[in-house]
Amino acid sequence: MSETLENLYSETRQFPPPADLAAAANVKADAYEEAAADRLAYWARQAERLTWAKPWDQVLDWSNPPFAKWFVGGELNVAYNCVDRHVEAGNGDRVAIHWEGEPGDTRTITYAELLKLVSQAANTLTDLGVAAGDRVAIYLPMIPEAAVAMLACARIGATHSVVFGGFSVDALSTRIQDADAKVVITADGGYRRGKPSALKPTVDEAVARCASIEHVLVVRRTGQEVGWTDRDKWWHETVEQASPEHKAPAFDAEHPLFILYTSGTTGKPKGILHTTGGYLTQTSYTHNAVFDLKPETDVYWCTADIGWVTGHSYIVYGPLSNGATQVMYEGTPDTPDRGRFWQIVDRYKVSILYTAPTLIRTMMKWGDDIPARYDLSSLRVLGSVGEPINPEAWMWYRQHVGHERTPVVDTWWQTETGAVMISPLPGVTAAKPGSAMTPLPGVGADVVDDQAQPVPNGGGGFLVLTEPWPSMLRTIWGDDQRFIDTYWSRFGAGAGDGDRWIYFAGDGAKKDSDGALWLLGRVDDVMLVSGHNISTTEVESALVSHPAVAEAAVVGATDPTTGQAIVAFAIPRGNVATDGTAGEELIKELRNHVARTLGPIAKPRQIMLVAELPKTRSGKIMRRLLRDVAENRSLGDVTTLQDSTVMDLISSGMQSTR
Ligand code: 6R9
Repeated sequence: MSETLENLYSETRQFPPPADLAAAANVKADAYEEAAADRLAYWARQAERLTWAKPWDQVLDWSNPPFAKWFVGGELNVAYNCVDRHVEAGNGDRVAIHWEGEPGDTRTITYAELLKLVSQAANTLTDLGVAAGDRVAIYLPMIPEAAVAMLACARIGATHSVVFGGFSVDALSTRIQDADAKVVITADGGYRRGKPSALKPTVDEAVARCASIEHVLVVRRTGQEVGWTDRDKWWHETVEQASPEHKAPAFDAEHPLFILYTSGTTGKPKGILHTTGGYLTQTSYTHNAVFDLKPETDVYWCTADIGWVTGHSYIVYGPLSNGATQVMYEGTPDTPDRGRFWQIVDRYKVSILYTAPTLIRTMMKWGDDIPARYDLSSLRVLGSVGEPINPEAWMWYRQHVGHERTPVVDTWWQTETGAVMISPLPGVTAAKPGSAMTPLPGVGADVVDDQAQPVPNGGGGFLVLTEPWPSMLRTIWGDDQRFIDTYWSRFGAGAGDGDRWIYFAGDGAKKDSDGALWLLGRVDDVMLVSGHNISTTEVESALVSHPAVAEAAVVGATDPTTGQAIVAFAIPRGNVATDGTAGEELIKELRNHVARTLGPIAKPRQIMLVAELPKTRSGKIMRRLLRDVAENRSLGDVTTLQDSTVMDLISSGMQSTR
């Protein structure tokens, strides 16, 4: 059995940065040398972007690995850094958030107004008995109060745990219990797909199971009827009446800032813990470097939900610490029509757009003519996050959204890493479609084989992080042993091999002939076909490179002859006929297309044409469920599934193709 991941796909297109962007870029090529010369000094310089109440004595304490302490002895307040200091610097009138609700209502919040709201919310939480170190659960739609609530917690040193507004009673209550939260901040509901969608009933049911909850703070968003008890307080009767004066105290650099749960594929969700100084340093630095943010002129928009780490780091902490002006949108991309995103870009003159491959592929499926109807000329940098971006989706993004001008930055990172780790720099890197390219300055990443040996260029294996980084997770909440077992016991010192601690990311990757990094999907998803390890990503990208396919998901299903066989699910582009024989012809053609692109070993045994794929709320394809379908098993845990009807559709289609 071959133990390394094969890599079959090769890409030769490359796009250097536009000259004007390169000339004026925030971060230039010398940053790599500077960081390589003295990594810790480089990070210390980045930490100086922030305002510290007390300077640190030591950049990194790595004396008890894998438990890191960054900026030891330093003190700061995260909310002060994200809000107050911009007002003090005379930028109180700058717009922090252009918010747009799904029904079309809007709010414009300046930094001065944000300071008032955050101070009021901090006073209210204090009145409700929340003190530094306590945990607060946040279960809100994409409304400005979500950012305000997070910043108010940070301001008083309470640790927030944001739970996606779409999660179930079970998901919410287990997260509240695990963190032993004292307060929940929620809303009556939010708007999704043109309708109000209730949140409060879920909270009521969840809280009934959680003895730790003392108060529920409720924002009125939709005006829906809500059940009410003595525990409940309206936001507008408390926060909006509270004093706007609040002095932000300083907290230790290692004070817990937030817990965010990642579901993983099996087992209990992991409460990823992030702390204060290192996290804010790296989110602030990367937001400035990776998007080339110019706070005076750019309008930035990250389409993520605040319940995902991308919303934490690149809607709240990174952009606000940098004094950015950003757009925040409540709803779905097809309400009231499929042009909604482009209309928002056009209306607010968005210059930096950060979104996920799932959305880009959805837009591809809907057709090129939709973005073409809007003026997208304000865009100058495009970002992608969440999954490997297929080269054709990358090309489509650059061509139809970026009008062949804008750099596309494919940013690899995780809830655990807190901030972007691997990405092109838009003013430096000649990016290749589909590659996250190279580790950012100050970041140590490599691809190793199963013996922890770095693979040569051209080779594939496991992505690892070789040096501690400022925004690294500090542990799994309440479970240090699971932290060690999950991330640090596969390679290096934690596996009893040498004295170097190596972080196992759980992703497969390859290095191309130039040493650029290509992410190949989760190692749990790798398929073993006739003794060959084949990555799901490469087969999916081969399918998406066919003009009839917008999106594809690939899984390995048990096969009597080959061990596993490749089963693919493909979403055709909008204009493609798939009825009757047209569908059969297309399937045949796609199987041959994959075999031609990657080699006969990668030819799918079976391809299903489907209308949708099962995705998590953050847009990741849930291959585990597709594997259950492909192997005719009953479906496993579907708590994080975005739309549960999708699976019924796919399962029934699968039965009929057998
Ligand atoms: C930020 C975020 C982390 C996992 C990660 C990887 C996948 C994220 C990616 C990417 C390829 C990229 N992932 N960005 N894969 N290219 N640019 O997504 O965090 O939700 O914790 O997921 O997402 O598999 O390990 P999180």
